[in-house]
Amino acid sequence: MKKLSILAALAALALPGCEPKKEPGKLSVGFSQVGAESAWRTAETKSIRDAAAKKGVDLKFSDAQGKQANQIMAIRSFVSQGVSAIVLAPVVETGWEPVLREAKAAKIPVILVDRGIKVSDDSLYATLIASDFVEEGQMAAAWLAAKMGGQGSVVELEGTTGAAPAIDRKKGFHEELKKHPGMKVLKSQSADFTRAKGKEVMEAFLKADRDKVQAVYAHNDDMALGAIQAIEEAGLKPGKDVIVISIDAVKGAFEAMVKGTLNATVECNPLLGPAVFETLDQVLAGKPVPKFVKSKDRLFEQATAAQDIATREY
Ligand code: GYE
Repeated sequence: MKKLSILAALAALALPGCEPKKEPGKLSVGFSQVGAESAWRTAETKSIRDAAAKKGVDLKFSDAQGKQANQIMAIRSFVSQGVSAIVLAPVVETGWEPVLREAKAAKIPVILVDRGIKVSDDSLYATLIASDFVEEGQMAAAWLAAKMGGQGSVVELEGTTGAAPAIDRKKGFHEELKKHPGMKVLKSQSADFTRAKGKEVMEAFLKADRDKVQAVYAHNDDMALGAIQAIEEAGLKPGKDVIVISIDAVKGAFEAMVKGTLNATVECNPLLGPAVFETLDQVLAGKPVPKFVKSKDRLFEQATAAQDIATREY
């Protein structure tokens, strides 16, 4: 009798139209990702994909290969597919209003991950889940000024032009450095957050100012790792002849710190997947969410790198 009723219950569940009312259907979420320019971004993509799979979300993934136009196309396609929500990692800060208005008109909430945007109407996105890049730049500058005793010449490898982390990591760094009049930024140039460009730009910096460059500040670890190669190829010792500091705290940065070629890195957490889907649940339930969900970051140095590396997830 008991067996029979269990079978009957199972049969009822299997019949179309007989599912319990509250059983949530599979959510479909569109994710427009910048690209795969850095180890950081690869870790972020994996985190969001894994969290979606864990939640049983049907994630529609689109790689924009670094182009805003591709992201705008992807968002339009998500809107026309009628997704429940859109997750956007915006390559640059500006130019989003028209397409975000289309998503809003279709009542599709947009969650920004890892980079912010500039819009005149805040209601065009539900929330931003990211780090505070100004703080990261300040942390890097404070560390470097202390390391160099408040005296020295630095070159800066900037991230993608127009991207929030490039703008704000520069802003925070320069603001903090103003407190140390003996510290000078010799040159700043974008190397697009990639290792290859980091190497290329650093080669040019060394060609022009080999005897003056005492330190490098790179807006991400990948560019710093490229710069380290350029410093070595120029016959100098990275980490000693030229101090190197960057941002992200990816595995490769810890390996370089263990080797002594990178001096320090400021963490920027890419493991945003769980926070994205928790926040999305709230948004879809109509509950209020903070406009900025900020990751907590810290600075890592060579001294503890060998122990720290074992605990790193990305
Ligand atoms: O630091 C860098 C990248 O937007 C915070 O993008 C992100 C940055 C990250 O490719 O490595």
